[in-house]
Amino acid sequence: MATPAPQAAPRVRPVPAPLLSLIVPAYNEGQRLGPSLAAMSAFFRAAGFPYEILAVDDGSTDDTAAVIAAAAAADPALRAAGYVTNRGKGHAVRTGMLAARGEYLMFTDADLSIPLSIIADFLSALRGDYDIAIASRWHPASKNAVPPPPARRAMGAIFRWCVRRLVISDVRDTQCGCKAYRAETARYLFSRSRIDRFSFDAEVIFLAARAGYRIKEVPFVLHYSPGSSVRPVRDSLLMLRDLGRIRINALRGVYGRAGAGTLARRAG
Ligand SMILES: Nc1nc2c(ncn2[C@@H]2O[C@H](COP(=O)(O)OP(=O)(O)O)[C@@H](O)[C@H]2O)c(=O)[nH]1
Ligand SMILES: [Mg+2]
Repeated sequence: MATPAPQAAPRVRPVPAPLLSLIVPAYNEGQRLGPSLAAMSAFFRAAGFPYEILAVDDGSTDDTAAVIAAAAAADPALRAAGYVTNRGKGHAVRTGMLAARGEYLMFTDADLSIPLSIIADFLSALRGDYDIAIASRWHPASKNAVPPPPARRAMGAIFRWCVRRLVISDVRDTQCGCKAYRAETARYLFSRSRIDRFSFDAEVIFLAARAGYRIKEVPFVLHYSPGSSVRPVRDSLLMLRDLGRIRINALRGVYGRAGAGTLARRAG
């Protein structure tokens, strides 16, 4: 039998590793997500560095999956991720963080209420002295171009008070939906986090403080987007219950031993 001629290796154009992975958690975002993903792709193309967008469908029951598929067809750097049963924003962000391939990993809400221009500030913090950079509505230089309605602000203020009493007091804003991490920091934090719903943010900051990661709080101009997916009563109660869980998990040693870090965080 004749030996087959050696086949030429297929020519694959090398794909540069992403500098930044942007994770977008999405639950029933059929309305808001399409324009947001298009704006994200356009932003990165103009920025000119290698990126990836991971749109994580958190078990939506509307046409979110189809919207993501259409956006992925239009941008080869956009990938769909997700699962069929709703698990919560924390689970969606964790899924994206653990699948992302960038040097820096970030997430932002589907409504783009925080301008993408914050990415320049995030990258300079992460390339400098910081492991984590977070958008902070309570930074003295932050402004509200379009403020949230009063009831929503009250809910946020009460929850913030609870976080400061129960979890961590020296980060001004744990709940803002836009944060970035060095890749190894994100992997450390998200492989240890347990909370699936909105209090994951407080848990991840708590773990970061224990590990001694340095956190930069970045100011920005908020454009509140109507049509929030948060259910005020139900989600507030779940968030409070989960804050208690963070304390209990820590006492039970679920997060392992506290890092020997110095807690040398700097509020920016
Ligand atoms: N309400 C809710 N949002 C989720 C869930 N999973 C992921 N998300 C996403 O988390 C983000 C929440 O942002 P948004 O609805 O604008 O809330 P708000 O800006 O805090 O009022 C959006 O990107 C949602 O699609 C979930 O289970 N429930
Ligand atoms: Mg919003």
